[in-house]
Amino acid sequence: MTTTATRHPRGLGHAALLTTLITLSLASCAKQNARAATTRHDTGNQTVAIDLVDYAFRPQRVQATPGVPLAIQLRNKGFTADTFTIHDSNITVDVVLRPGQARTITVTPLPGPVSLRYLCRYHDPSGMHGQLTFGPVAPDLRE
Ligand SMILES: [Cu+2]
Repeated sequence: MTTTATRHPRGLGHAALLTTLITLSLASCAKQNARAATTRHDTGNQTVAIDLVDYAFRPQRVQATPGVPLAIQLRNKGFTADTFTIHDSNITVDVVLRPGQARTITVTPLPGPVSLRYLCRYHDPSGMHGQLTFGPVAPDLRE
């Protein structure tokens, strides 16, 4: 019998562990809504789905593998028209989606880490924007 076991009865230890598990699962739920990694395919491509929902992108942060074509499945699930827009020195995307519309676009960035800002031209000032990172997530994006 160790001193630790004597000081902390078995029942108390379980309660503490259960609390930790619940906290962890709640945290991962919140993270999934805000962030998504891409799904890799045998074809060498990767995909991610981004929903446009009433002045917000879901998810707001996407992490992708550098140098691999990325198919982005856009779906407007809100009640207002939105755009999915990227203005970068290497990549320009501008898609308008009315409510209920869906469209898949493919982005092929240069090899190596790059971060692209995606936004809705109509609602960017209201906070409708996000970040697409090819490569490791920057330290400021980690929770
Ligand atoms: Cu919008």
